[in-house]
Amino acid sequence: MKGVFLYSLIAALLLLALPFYAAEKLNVLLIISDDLRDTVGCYGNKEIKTPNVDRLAERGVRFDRAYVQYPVCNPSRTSFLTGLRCEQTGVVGNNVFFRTAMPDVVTLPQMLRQSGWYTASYGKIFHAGEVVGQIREEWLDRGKSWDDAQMFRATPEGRIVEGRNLTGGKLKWCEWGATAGLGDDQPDGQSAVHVIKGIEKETAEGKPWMFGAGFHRPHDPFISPKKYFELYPPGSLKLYHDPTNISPAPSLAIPGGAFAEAFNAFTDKERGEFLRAYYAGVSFMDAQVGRLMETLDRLKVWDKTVVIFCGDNGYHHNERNWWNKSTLFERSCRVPLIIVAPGGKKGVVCKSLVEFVDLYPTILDFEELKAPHKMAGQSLRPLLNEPSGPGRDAAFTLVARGNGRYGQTVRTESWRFTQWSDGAIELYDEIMDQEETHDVSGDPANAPRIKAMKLLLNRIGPFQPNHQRPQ
Ligand SMILES: [Ca+2]
Repeated sequence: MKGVFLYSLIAALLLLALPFYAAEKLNVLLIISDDLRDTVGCYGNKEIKTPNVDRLAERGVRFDRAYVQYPVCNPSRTSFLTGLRCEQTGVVGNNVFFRTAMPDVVTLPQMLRQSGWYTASYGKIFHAGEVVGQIREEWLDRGKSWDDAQMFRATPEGRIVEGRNLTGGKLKWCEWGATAGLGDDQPDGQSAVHVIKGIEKETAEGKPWMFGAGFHRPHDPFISPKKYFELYPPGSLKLYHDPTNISPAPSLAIPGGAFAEAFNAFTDKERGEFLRAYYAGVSFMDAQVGRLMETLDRLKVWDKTVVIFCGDNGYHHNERNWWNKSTLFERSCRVPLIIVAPGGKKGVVCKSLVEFVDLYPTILDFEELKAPHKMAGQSLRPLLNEPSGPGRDAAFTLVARGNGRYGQTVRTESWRFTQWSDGAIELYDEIMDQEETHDVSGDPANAPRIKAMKLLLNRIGPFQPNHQRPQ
């Protein structure tokens, strides 16, 4: 009899403890906007209209100096979703599925899924194809990282009613299109709808969840509903032009080729249209973020949810006559990052250096989960509690140029140093020259600084193009 009583007591205590245990598991909403640079109102851009992302920043911490580990989609996402640097993953192009390089790596969503979360990805979280053209189903990693994962295509109602290719068809991707129909006729609207339905269902069932909302915009082709183009009258946006005395870039610094040829043929008319279409995409994406925020409001789950909003690489808007990513300049490596976490500071800016490999350990920290492998980054939780605290002393980015050629860059509080595999180097003073127009690596006075920056790069070690990740 006594035994039965004790049994019941233990069972009752366990039941009592369960809700508390469950309450400790925070939901995760990861919102990625593809190719987003700092064209966001809260980042100081006065022309862009991003009321929702600006509101999101008021709820949490906006990181002003967050750096991706690779300035292109697939390598960048593979890096921060595995918590490993690209020098470790060996994934440095858009043509390698990360499971080919690392069959058994445990991704961030997979870690949560294995620990009892429901996980789903809608739109582009892992790089699994483009908004037009092929969707590589197996690259979505459904069944491993996610319980469900889908990408979407535009409906027939969402057809392009106005637009053109800005290169006369030379670069297929370089086109803009204003569409008929509503946002939900476009893939990003459909992604938002699926994330909202998923959040509603899992919240009602009381299961912790992680949803990935992977918005394609402002990535090319620059296609958005017409109403977002109408926010920016043609010719109304200011264009950036490099100063005439800009230092020439080393030969590997800008990819060049057909892209550079097409951009060199741009007049201000094409530049203005490009910028307008990119801005329309940012505002369209922002509207989807607003819908997700409204869902968290309505379900009252902000205090149980960590929200991460970020890009995956930066973008040049005519800096060095380049209209793309894939460089090691600040424009390509620095990316918006906003984190809203229960208990974290609100409406605060963190100016400390952080890296995207810090995201995975941050979530592990919040969820009190043990890392499945050694994380390259460190938790940002201390900075969310105290945004004026110290960040990293250096942030690193890699880019490969094919045929074994590559560059590595390191950003400190005040400097950027870049080293290319052909021996070329660059040094920029980030206090005096934020647009990196004057390479001061040739100044003899900077020799000790270059030596110190090389030592920092040694921390990462050289990239091995035919690298096999040790298991
Ligand atoms: Ca991208």
